Amino acid sequence: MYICENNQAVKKNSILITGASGQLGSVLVEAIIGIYGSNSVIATDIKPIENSNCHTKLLDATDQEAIVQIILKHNVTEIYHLAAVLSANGEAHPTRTWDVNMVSWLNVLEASRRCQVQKVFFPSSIAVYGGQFERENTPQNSALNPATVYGMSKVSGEQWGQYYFSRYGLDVRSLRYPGIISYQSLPGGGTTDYAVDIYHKAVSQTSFNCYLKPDTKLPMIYVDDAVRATLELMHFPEASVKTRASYNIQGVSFTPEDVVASIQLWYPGFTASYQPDFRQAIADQWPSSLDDREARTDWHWKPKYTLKKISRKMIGNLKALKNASIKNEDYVTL
Ligand code: AKB
Repeated sequence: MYICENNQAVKKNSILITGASGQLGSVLVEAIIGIYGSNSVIATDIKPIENSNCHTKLLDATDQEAIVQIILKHNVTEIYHLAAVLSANGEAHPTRTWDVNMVSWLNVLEASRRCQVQKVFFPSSIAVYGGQFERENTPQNSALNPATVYGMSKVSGEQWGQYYFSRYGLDVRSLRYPGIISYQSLPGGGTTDYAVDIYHKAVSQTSFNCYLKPDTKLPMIYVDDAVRATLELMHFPEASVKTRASYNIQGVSFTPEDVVASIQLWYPGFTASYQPDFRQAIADQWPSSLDDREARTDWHWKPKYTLKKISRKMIGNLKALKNASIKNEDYVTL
């Protein structure tokens, strides 16, 4: 039995994760294995999953019966549904993005209802916002008028989750993630991904061409905070989870020029140039920071990572990975 930071005891369970090799999935799977053990975790993705010591399976989540088969075979009690196309990639294939993001989520909800899965997690995003709203400290209950297909799918996804909770009593929980920053995977088609790529460029000592303007301020979160928020929300007593659409969570807000300045503490010669493209228009529709009072009140959310701490982690870990791969190459050539 695992005790969360909020001292809630966690029962042994069987957990299905879709989109397990994505940016959040690859880290969340390891954290969930740490809680429940590798035998209780089924990591699935549309492409083969490498280097995981739990059950792994290919899964196209647009196939509801395939989800049902896995639930029945492994007596699944909880699902973290992470499979999705992100904002920038989504604009290249709007109808496919809707299919992947919405059909798969409805399949997870429906399969959960049919098979009596207890608890389901839906990853929403700052992309639910758009149009006229307060950019700073954006309230959770602002009007949601997203301009991207990804954002539309997240708004509808939140509403479907709330519907399954009210109509069928399915314990659906959800977070609106800011841009997630992690070193474990490469950028994956999001608008906030410049803040991942920039660290790769810094560590490989190349300059960085940013597709956003230097003063574009967006909310971001380090992956450890994102994973901790997810697990704390999922393990909090059901009655305290008041919001069944999705909770705002704020990590730290910064601009591309703030990241460059932060990286310069380690690499003084590091520079960036700026060539805004279509992603600027997406970022301009999003909040600069989020009001996350409801998450703080209902289940005691509190971020730990500042920009400086994120830079230290990103640079340290990417350097370690680079050195390990150089050593590996040496070994191969010997
Ligand atoms: C994206 O940029 O598309 C994602 C997100 C903010 O949901 N990282």
